[in-house]
Amino acid sequence: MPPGTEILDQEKTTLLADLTDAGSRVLLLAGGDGGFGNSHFKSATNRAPKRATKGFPGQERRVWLRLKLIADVGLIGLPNAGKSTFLAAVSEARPKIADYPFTTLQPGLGVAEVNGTRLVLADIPGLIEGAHAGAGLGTRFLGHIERARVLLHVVDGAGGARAAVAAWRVVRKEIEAYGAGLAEKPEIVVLSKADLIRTAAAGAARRALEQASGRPVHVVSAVTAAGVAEALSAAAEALGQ
Ligand SMILES: Nc1nc2c(ncn2[C@@H]2O[C@H](COP(=O)(O)OP(=O)(O)OP(=O)(O)O)[C@@H](O)[C@H]2O)c(=O)[nH]1
Ligand SMILES: [Mg+2]
Repeated sequence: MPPGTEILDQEKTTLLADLTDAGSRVLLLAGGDGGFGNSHFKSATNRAPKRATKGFPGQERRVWLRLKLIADVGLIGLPNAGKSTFLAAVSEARPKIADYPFTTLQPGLGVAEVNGTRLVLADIPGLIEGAHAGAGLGTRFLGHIERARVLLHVVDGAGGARAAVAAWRVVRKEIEAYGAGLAEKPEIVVLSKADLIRTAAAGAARRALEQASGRPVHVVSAVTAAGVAEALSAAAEALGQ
């Protein structure tokens, strides 16, 4: 199993094992035994024994395997916000990037280096309003960032201040509705696509978003790389804390 695999009982209520470390082993069920055949009972005096033992069947059980990726930082945001582009800018990962929503359909990982430390980032499909009720791709991919210690929230900056604040709110609402401690994780807010708007407009969007979120906002462009290293450092620092 890949590291991060959870093994749950048939009802999905009890966690039987959580394989978080590479190479860790668990014995869930005892295997069967074939018993001894008659040759096992052969001896000098009994060369053709009629005796054999029956053995016993292996245990059977239905379980669920659920992969929760192991990453330090989880990328969240609306579809098309620039999450995969950010991942591609900071790591060797080459996720699919395109100018339409739901480009990312499967979560992916990338490794970034910040001041000599390695950060594993998880890129997941975008969230939309109502995701907790199944809209879009729903929230099932959020399981992959449950183990992340820091969230990096990518907000599309190209649409200006109002759109950015609205986008940030939608995603916050969805992760709050999802639960599992996601909403309590430290959040690094990133305003993306800064190269597409004027500096003054980016500044206004940043201030509006800082006020709405109560957090510092990093203005970045994955295209020019402006602000990207700073945003990553902020994530690394939050991890350290
Ligand atoms: N100019 C500019 N375009 C960007 C930037 N970041 C992302 N884009 C573009 O925005 C579009 C969406 O980017 P993605 O990285 O695929 O967005 P995503 O958030 O991963 O989207 P989903 O996977 O659909 O959730 C693509 O056309 C990117 O090229 C940026 O910093 N500057
Ligand atoms: Mg993507």
